[in-house]
Amino acid sequence: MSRNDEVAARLEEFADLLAAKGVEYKPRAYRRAAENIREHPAAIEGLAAEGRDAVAEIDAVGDAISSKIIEYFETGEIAELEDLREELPVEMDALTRVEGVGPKTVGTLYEALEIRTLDDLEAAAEAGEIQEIKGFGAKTEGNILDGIAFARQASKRQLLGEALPRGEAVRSHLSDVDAVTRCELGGSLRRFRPTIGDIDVLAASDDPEAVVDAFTDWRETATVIEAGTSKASLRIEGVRVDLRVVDPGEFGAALQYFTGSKDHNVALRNRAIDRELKMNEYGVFDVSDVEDPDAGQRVGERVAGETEEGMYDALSLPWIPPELRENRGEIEAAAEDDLPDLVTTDAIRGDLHLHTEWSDGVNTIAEMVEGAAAFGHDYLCLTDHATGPGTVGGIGLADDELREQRAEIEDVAADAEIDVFAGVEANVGADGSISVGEDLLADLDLVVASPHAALDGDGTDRLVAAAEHPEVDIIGHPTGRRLNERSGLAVDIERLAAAAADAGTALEINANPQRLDLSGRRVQTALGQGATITINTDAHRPASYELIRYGVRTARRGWAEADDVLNARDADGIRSFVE
Ligand code: DGT
Ligand code: CA
Ligand code: CA
Ligand code: ZN
Repeated sequence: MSRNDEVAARLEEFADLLAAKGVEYKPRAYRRAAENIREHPAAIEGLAAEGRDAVAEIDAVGDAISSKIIEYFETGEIAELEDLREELPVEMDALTRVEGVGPKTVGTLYEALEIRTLDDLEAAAEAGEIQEIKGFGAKTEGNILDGIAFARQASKRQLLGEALPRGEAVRSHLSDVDAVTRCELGGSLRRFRPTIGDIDVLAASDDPEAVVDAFTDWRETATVIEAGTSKASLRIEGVRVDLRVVDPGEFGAALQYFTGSKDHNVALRNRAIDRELKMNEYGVFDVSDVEDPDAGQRVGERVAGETEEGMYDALSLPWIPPELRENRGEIEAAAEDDLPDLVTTDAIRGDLHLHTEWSDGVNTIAEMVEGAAAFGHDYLCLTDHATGPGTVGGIGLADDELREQRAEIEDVAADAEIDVFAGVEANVGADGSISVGEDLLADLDLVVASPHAALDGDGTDRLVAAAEHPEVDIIGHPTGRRLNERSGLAVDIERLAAAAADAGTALEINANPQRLDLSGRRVQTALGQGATITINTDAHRPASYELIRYGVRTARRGWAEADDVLNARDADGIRSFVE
């Protein structure tokens, strides 16, 4: 979070608390100031260092607000905000997520019943206490009660694996509408973040109202949150979907803007300003001859806006793939024409981590092999769970069972159309030990070692020890995180990646949408240390082979090229890597 966002968040909190106290007008002024500070291209801390007048240059920021900002940078807090927080110790964000509950209602509910949290709110509504408050009735109380479950769900970000199919369904529905000339997903979904706050959809049309109608009529199960003439929002199965309809001539500008990330856009806008250009959701405009570039949105001479490529080109940049748009060096790399040639799903030739009914998978070895061939893979490696220290839930094969399985794998391999490797997924113990005997490890084609238990605290030493084990080829789902459930091991990824690179061990991106472990950011760091990565599905049934696309997107977020990815090599390439 930039410091502009941080200051804006404080001012928004201030606005909410003032509104909760029944103060009029002032909350709106604080919100407008917050919005402009978020959007402001210059860093707020720099302006604050220059003094009150410099801060007050920002639109809608007057003397009173700029004094508070300077106070914040000088003392680390805003005294008036601290007082308000003490007077109203409520979980504002959680409570206002309930439909129909705004800051003002939160204030009233606290005053009357000391409601601070969603749990308090639920208890009061169930006890019938809310309908007793003046201005509330049984109907409002019922609506609040209905809204609480949604509010709890909405606080969770959706997994990419759930949000992407939904987004694609909306997109395909709208693409069939006559009035729509183009439709794309934007936001974090287009950047393939592992979790998604809401789904952003962008359509180009000369008849925006027809598009809004087609959107709000889409599904009976969808609730319309708001609908205007050119934008609308739905909630469907707990997920918010935002549609914006734009003029076809401005589609590229809108797509660029609403794809984000915000940090990427702010950096681009600064680059535009350096070139006497103005960049926004309507286009890029040459403002070198314009007296006041802030006089409106469409000022000066428009130089781009119809296509996204044109938007980047106007800033002398090649088009930047959405997965890279996180302001992690992509603009500098683009400026030097040094963007990575990102790996694609087509480049992946096999899967090196999957399970059968021998451990906790659903299908036989033969079925998993057939499935991989049907999916288009050239090879696969069977890696059922080993038992031993670090096993979870009693699943896993002892060494003698793994030897028995080996015989069946060889039988299947003899008749298979694709190359079949015999491997194992061993547990990495809390001390870094590997839960399979040395003789057997040496006999197997490939060894995946993964942490499955004791997933808190720092895991660096343990994973480095596993990576340096001479028989280990891949560290599976290195942190053990489960999105929305547990954060997994803390890992000094630079140290692990350097050790893995030295030892010739690959680090996995586990493509399961509940994991996406390593994350894109960590992959970027690992590649910086010269590590090799591998993208595997951890499939427990053939249908899961297609989850590979989520792993590939994550690799792309980590700047990976095909050369960085072990299983973009052919079967001989795998053989020489594991030797
Ligand atoms: P999410 O939904 O939390 O997973 O993340 P995003 O990135 O999809 O964010 P969202 O839905 O709030 O907005 C979509 C895009 O619109 C965002 O990536 C960039 C752009 N955008 C939204 N609000 C702002 C803003 O206040 N300033 C700027 N510069 N861009 C914004
Ligand atoms: Ca979004
Ligand atoms: Ca949105
Ligand atoms: Zn596994």
